[in-house]
Amino acid sequence: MDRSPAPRRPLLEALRGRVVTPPPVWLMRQAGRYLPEYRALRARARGFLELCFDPDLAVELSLQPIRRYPLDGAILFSDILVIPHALGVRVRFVEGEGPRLDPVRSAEAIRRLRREGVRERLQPVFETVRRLREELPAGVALIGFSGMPWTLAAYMVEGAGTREFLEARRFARACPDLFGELIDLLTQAVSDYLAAQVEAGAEVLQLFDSWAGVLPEDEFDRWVVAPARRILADLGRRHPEVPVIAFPRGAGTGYRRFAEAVSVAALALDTTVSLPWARRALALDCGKVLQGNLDPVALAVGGAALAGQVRRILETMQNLPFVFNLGHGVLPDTPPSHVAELLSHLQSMGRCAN
Ligand code: 1CP
Repeated sequence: MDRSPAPRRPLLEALRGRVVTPPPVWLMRQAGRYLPEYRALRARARGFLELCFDPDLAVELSLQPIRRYPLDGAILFSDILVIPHALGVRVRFVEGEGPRLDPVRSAEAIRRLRREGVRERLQPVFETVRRLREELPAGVALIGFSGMPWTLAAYMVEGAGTREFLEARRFARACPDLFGELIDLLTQAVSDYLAAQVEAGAEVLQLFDSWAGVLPEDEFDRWVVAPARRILADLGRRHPEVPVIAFPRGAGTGYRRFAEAVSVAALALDTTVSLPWARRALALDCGKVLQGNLDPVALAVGGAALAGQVRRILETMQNLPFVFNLGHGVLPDTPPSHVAELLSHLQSMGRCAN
């Protein structure tokens, strides 16, 4: 008879509101260029999207950080831009420059988007999720994700990643009804995409609105909060058991309006958010589980800078359900040994923090 206890699932426990000590941890961009084994695989692939659409490669890339480190969550290896791609937009990744898309800036371009068959074209992603669920150790939760409508629309209108997304903002301000059509169709596509990931085996979802922080208040409410409400309402109907983490990066005090309006389990905090403020305004007042917000620069630097930041976060988040993570993705020049260093700090400091 097997008497071993059921494996603990710390990430799911924390997201359901339990205080777990030390807190569970995963890292945004835990797979990626800072890992030599990622670079080796990337060098052999034809293009970046091939990595996302080949389940053999995508499973391998998702597992690479899990083999190296005792993380509590594995994020599906993919990219937010697979949705514009599935809608028929040409997307390519230029070495050293980031993504390039054929810009969508007119009523004709929006109406040309291929709304039917999106789920079918994203099948390889769901296949990756199914295989990962089988291969992951039982204590490691599988995290699915999507870009959110505003951030996806921003890349689609702009045609690239830029500092301020001025073209996208100009289009949204000048033609809000037309832009709203684009947001509506993305809201539908994102809802379906997330539900399909859950149906394939994703146990947690993270929603990336990476460019939420460039919007003024009225547009933040209209293009970030309102679509998130609709997506959460839809997921709540279809898959109420799955915890959702939202990341409206750069939202500032908008995090609070987001927390009041959107029924997510957790909020991922970017590096600029004050933790004492978040503790009060988002965790205690709004009941959200918090995740974040270690500065990726501190992880890249390591040593005393890293230890100090980890301690500060653990002290401020004491006695709250909390998920340790970065405030944005791992920087490509981060020495992999610093991730091991971070995890050992969490083990030693996390235990005495409570
Ligand atoms: O050159 C390469 O090897 C590609 C680098 C790379 C990687 C590893 C890109 C291109 N995307 C990814 C993977 C990726 N992207 C993941 C995988 C899993 C993990 O976290 O380990 C995830 C969750 C994303 C999400 C993503 N892509 C976001 C949201 C998170 C964020 O960083 O704010 C965004 C904005 C993108 C767009 C994108 N894809 C890639 C790049 C370099 C960018 C940013 C471009 C820019 O605007 O500057």
